[in-house]
Amino acid sequence: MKEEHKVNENSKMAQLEQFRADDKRKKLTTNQGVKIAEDEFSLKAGERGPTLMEDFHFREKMTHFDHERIPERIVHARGFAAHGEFKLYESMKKYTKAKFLQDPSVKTPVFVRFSTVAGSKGSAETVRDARGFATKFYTEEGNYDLVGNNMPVFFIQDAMKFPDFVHAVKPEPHNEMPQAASAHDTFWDFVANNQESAHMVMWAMSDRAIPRSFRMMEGFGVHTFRFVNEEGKAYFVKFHWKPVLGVHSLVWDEAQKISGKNPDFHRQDLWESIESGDYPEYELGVQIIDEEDEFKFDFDILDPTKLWPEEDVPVKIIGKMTLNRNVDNVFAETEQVAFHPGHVVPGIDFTNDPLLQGRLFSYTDTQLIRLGGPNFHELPINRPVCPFHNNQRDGYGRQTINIGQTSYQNNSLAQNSPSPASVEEGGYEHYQEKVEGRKVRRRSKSFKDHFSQATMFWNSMSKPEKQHIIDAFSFELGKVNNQSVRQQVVDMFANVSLELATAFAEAIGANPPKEGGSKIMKSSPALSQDHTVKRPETLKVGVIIGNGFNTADVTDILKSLQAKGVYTEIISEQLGKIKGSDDGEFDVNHTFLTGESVLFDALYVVGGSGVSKKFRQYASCFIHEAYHHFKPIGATHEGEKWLKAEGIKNSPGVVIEKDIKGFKESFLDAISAHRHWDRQEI
Ligand code: HDE
Repeated sequence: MKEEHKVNENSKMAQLEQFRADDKRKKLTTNQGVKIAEDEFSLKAGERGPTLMEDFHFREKMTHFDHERIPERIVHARGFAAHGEFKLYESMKKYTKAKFLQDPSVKTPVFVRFSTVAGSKGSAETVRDARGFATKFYTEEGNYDLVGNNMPVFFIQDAMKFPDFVHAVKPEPHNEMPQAASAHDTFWDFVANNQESAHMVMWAMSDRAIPRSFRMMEGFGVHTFRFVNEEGKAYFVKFHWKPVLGVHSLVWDEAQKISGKNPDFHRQDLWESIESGDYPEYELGVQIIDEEDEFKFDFDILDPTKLWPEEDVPVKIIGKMTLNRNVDNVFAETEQVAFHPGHVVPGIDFTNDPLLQGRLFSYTDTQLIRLGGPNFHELPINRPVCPFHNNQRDGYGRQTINIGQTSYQNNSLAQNSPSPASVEEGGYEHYQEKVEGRKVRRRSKSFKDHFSQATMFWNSMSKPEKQHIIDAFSFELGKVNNQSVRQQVVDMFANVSLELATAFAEAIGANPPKEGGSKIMKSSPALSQDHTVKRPETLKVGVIIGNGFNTADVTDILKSLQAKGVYTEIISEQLGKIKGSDDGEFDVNHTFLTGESVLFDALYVVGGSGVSKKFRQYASCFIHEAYHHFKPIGATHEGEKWLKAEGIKNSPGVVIEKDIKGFKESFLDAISAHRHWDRQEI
């Protein structure tokens, strides 16, 4: 008989509640519970005398402090997380017996951590990098971790090369520079000498590497996994997360400036959207290939540098995840959470992707050093919401008090418990794939084509997206000192596209490629962000406004934007209130010093009859920057004259309309479009 452990969306919160501690209005104590009478001065022999060894409170306070840090993650150190729930749209019974994918009425609690890859724990968030997108589903059959990225492929094909790849992309060892950046010699030297990286490098140089928000990026399981159903039939499966708000990016100049102005840009965005009830949502999609069709593709479906074009293998949307609660404590939850692609439940299984196989080793290994021993599964954030029983014992920090005499199998003293479960009882059985072969250190010939899908990615890009890729290569290789490395990269990417390689060769003073070019004509429209969902909700409009504004008009415009879910924030010369006609007033959210054009998705320029010359100059900087970042700019009243003076009034995405109703509609359309790429240089 299968034991049932009912789980609902509140199960994890109920469990965590037992561990939460609220110190408010409590008396200060030591860790032993002894009340403390004095917490500012150490115990001394005389006011100016030596500190005494017997000061147990000082010793405890200082020792704990001395040990507060744990090693940061070797990769994905910089991350931010939130709680939420997952709800299925339709039963996946046909493909998998995974319990949390059977019943659309069940909500499964989840914990999701987003991250950059290369930077250290304190690095900026809007750097050019892949983003981690790791989800822990707390299911009634145990934890299932979908440990993915926001790009569907990876730099290498075999886990053996992961330490090499990471050494190459991390800051260079002799001077520890640059931080959180791939724009340096060793990364590009690795790329040119490990050409399996070509496809992923195209993604890394694209707009996907500079997401606007964690809420506006896709997630991919990357590897091919297996679904196994109740009858034991298996299917190949790839996992996708699709953000309801669409996939949107920053522009590179903007991303770099944000790194300075607000290094916490992405976590703040996630935190604030959850606090204000605009919960991030992602639909879960699966691509499924029948086992019989394993060899029907012009690439190897086990190769993690290949994606399955959505036009060839459609993504079936099967459910939705909503992130609806911020963490209470970043260390306890976000830092201590331990993901592992090997955390699977019955009905989900692995394939022989050599990258995946290596990951199955690495993740436990890394937690042992990072979390200090084998009991990290007992940390509140990592505990499954179903019971767990086995004969593992002891180790640093063990919390469970296992009662009884036996901790071995087989035993008679405890009737052989805890006893293995049969498959019918929910016991995990590995898919019985038939394998045979010689022990060899080799790579399959079917993994040899490194360029076709890189070209397909290039072919799928819109004109502005292609230009961004050329600019990214030009920037990154422009930072590479070694001329030979620069040339090697040009020659390598000539295999992807001559147009691309020639364009960035020029920018970096390398020789244009003499040979190369690709015969691949295929494109996959789903890869272009040009075709993504475009919606105005949660986009942030900076309102540049000062004393003497028209209260009725501006209130009307702001209200209509807010009604569509747009955030409006007032930027002015100083904090406090600004005054408009008819005793109207607004609270100022940012000054020109604390707010920056790069921190907003759009600008609404109002001005005011009573503003200073300096105000006007600040406004001009904001307008110019927003214009060059292709952002929507709306203007009314004094603002209208200012835009005219800047010479941009007839540009795409610049909205100036006398009629307020017309303005509201056109400005909302311009905001919904996100960026207006077809602007002239001014
Ligand atoms: Fe990871 N990866 N990885 N990775 N990875 C880690 O585990 C590793 C790979 C990913 O928010 C580490 O707990 C190897 C692909 C995410 O906590 C480590 C290989 C994908 C996170 C590790 C890969 C990922 C990690 C570091 C090649 C996308 C952050 C700390 C074989 C599918 C999870 C840790 C979080 C973290 C190893 C490649 C995603 C060292 C050996 C491909 C999202 O175990």
